[in-house]
Amino acid sequence: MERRPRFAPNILITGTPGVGKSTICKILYERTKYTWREVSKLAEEFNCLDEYDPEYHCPVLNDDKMLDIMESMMEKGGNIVDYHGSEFFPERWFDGVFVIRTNNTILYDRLVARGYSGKKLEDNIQCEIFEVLLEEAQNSYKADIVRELQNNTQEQLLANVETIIEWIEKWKEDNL
Ligand code: DAT
Repeated sequence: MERRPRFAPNILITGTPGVGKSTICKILYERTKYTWREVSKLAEEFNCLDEYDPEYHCPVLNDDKMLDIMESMMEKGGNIVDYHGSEFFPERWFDGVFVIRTNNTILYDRLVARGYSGKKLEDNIQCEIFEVLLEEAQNSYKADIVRELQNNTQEQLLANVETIIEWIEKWKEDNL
């Protein structure tokens, strides 16, 4: 089946919890009016959470069900998808993948402020130190669509938003 072209790009904003994905997505949403898809919220809304993981104190995502539900949402483009993972999405969904990064001492403070502690806190810090989400994105998408953005300070936050907006403009020039 031939795919129809998108009228706007689909973007994935990924990274370890606490790196600033939702902060960036919220500003992008306000600037672009693209649809902000928070996968964790969609999973709750559409009942895609399965059994509870006792180690991490969080429910487990039913990947297949979530993908089925998202498929039609992604078709036309103009989506900003926000999730701490990238490999379970079909590669064809995304035109640009942005991996948000944060220095681990800054991330530690952000996660403590969010109420994380113990194993959950340590595991997320390790995840950032070992670049797990960056590697996952690099292994799942073509190198030329994956971009890493450092997000430690307010200045970087604003610069990152501008970078993504400029990327969108360039995509439109090249594809529309
Ligand atoms: P995520 O959606 O990746 O879990 P978030 O957007 O909720 O992260 O951000 C976590 C916290 O960090 C939140 O209190 C906002 C703050 N934050 C995000 N980006 C920042 C930045 N560039 N500079 C300072 N604080 C930032």
